Amino acid sequence: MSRTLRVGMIGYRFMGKAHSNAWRQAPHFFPLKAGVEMHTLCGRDAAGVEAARVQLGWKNASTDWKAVVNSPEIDIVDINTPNDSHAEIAVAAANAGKHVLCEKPLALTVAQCQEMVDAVKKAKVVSMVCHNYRRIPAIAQAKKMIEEGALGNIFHYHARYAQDWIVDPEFPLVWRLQKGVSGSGANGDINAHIVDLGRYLVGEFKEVCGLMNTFIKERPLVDQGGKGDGLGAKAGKKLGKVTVDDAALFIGRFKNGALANLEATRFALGRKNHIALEINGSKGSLQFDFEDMNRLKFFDNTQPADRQGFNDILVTQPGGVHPFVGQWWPPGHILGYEHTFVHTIADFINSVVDGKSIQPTFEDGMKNQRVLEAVEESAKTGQWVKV
Ligand code: SOE
Repeated sequence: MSRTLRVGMIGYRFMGKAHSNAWRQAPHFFPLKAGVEMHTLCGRDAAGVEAARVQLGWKNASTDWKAVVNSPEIDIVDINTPNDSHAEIAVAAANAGKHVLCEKPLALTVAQCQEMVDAVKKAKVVSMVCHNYRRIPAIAQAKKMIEEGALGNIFHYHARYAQDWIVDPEFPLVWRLQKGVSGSGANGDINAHIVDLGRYLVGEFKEVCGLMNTFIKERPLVDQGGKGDGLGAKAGKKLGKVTVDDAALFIGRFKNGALANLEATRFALGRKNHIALEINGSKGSLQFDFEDMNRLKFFDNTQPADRQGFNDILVTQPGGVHPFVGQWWPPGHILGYEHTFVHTIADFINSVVDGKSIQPTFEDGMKNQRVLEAVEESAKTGQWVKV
């Protein structure tokens, strides 16, 4: 392996932790075309980023993202900051000739996404938006089966992404609940994922009719002295207005004629990080549940009538039978959430060496944002909106 790619990662909380694990593990489990050096971890709080550097295994720590992005010792910039800084950092990184991996949603608006797409194209650098769920082995297997025609023509894409972490009205107004920082609530944070899976598995969206709601209108502001991130913090005494959606739902049409029915909510008590998909076609159906993420259910209508039913495929067969799993363990030794980031970063590393962006690229991130903005506009106007 001739080359070593030196990584600068901006942001070190939840996604920073998941990505650090992936940068560390990918070289040990996947045949990479280059080595990886976890060169610099960057964050705003000096003590916090130094503690994270030690914990997450980075060589250097910095509080100056511009210095990291412009450093001649960095080849790749990995952006895991709150959504409002994605565009500025990514454009600067591309302009500095760095390859860029950026967490979803790509940016706050389609306009910002366009700036990012233009910057990486102009700089001729590789880009990827980290929609990690595409690289769940069962989802990649579903993609393969759909492409092989196992479902025939697709009629329905039904998806739900349900969480319950902010049902408590005392939960503070963290950045994921502030429009200026997050851009939206459930729509950009988790609807983004099932929209991306719809684009990956079914096709491009044509038009949508959306509905949004903010169930709790005011929350305690984050206690200024308190530490915290987008998923948790100490509540202060004063109240602030919630400026984002708690739930976003929409029906829609794909350009290929399939119908869409998606629901993203943070108010489904009991659902901690529940992604459920069902895709119905002319020859069969697929069903997936992230709470049982190593299984894919397949109804094959071409089977003789006396033995039809939802086959329960355990997606753990190595030897090139099922995607990604062969790099890990023998059959039946199941994988988890963290492996989806290792798969994503392994593919990203090889795409950087090949010099060719692979999906989901920044272009995909922009197309995703177009759907999200159409849902938001439709929810405001009550009208159907073309994507
Ligand atoms: C919070 O909803 C969150 O952390 C999302 O931001 C991630 O993208 C998702 O994978 C888990 O939940």
